[in-house]
Amino acid sequence: MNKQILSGIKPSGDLNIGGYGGALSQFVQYQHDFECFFFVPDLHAITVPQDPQQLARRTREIAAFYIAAGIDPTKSAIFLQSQVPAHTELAWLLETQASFGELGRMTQFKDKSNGKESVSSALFTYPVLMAADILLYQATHVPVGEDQKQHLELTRNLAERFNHRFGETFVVPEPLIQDIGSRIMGLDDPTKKMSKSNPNLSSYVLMLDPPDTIRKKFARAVTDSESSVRCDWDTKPAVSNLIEIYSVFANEPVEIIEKRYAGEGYGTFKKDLAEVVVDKLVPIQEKFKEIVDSRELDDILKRGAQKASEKAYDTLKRAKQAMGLVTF
Ligand code: AQP
Repeated sequence: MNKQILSGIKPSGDLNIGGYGGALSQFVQYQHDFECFFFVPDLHAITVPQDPQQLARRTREIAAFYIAAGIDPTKSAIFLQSQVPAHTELAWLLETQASFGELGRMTQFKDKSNGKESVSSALFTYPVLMAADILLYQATHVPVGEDQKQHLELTRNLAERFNHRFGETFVVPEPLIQDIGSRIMGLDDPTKKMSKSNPNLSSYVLMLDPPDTIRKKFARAVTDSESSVRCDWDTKPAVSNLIEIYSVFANEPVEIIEKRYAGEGYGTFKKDLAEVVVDKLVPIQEKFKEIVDSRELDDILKRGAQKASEKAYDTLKRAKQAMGLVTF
């Protein structure tokens, strides 16, 4: 297989259906067409303060969700970023090639540091670590949500700059932008992305929410004033968001859903939506519970780190040699 993908979900909060729709459900599809490296970017999570016990728990949980959702660990490498030290080593090499000015232009840094008295320097340099994550595996494609486009552009610039200065070393990755699920918005506010770190618990449905909680959260989700079930992000963002969630979870095109609910009110649609989500999540939750504290998960992660390390160290060595660092 000559197409590679690298992607992951940060253990910075409990996983919700935004991360499932925008990332995890897509990962499951990609494994058939690409050689895949799915990692848990724990080093990215610690760019903002984390409770150590919660971080450890969430890291295992994200890995368990990968498997519970259907990623086959015998086909794709599943591993923890901090288990493969080549990530931080390559990040340092790339930091020597990134300029302070270009990192300062990253809008996510501006957003995340906005209004804070103090932020870590790692939050500032984290796009370079992300570039290292991608370039280590010579990824040809990277799935990106809207908010990660700028970081992927930086990755491409760094790869091109490095190749130009030191000779062909890195594959320049292409973005893989999906149409459906690339923007799942909050249930309380369709102008804001459904986010793990949102303190408002009713803004998201968690992957581990029990069925009744899921039903309640969808019943309370905001809608728009005009009452037809129709997708129009400009004038009906709240309902469009719910239709998008339905589409991801039922694996059905938006048009089919719109036809099915033509003439129906929001109440029926929201009830059905909750059932579609419950039907998808219950089996994932069951598998998750079997695996999350198991030795099997430890073994999968160890094997994944081994497989990832082989590829990562090969690239790292080439990058070091290209820069004139002595290797043996
Ligand atoms: N609501 C979403 N809609 C579509 N895609 C989403 N993703 C996350 N939330 C949504 C996509 O999932 C991938 C992994 O994201 P991440 O967890 O590593 O980082 P994030 O995008 O920063 O997620 P959060 O939930 O917003 O975390 P916090 O609050 O900690 O920053 C990415 O491809 C992302 O686009």
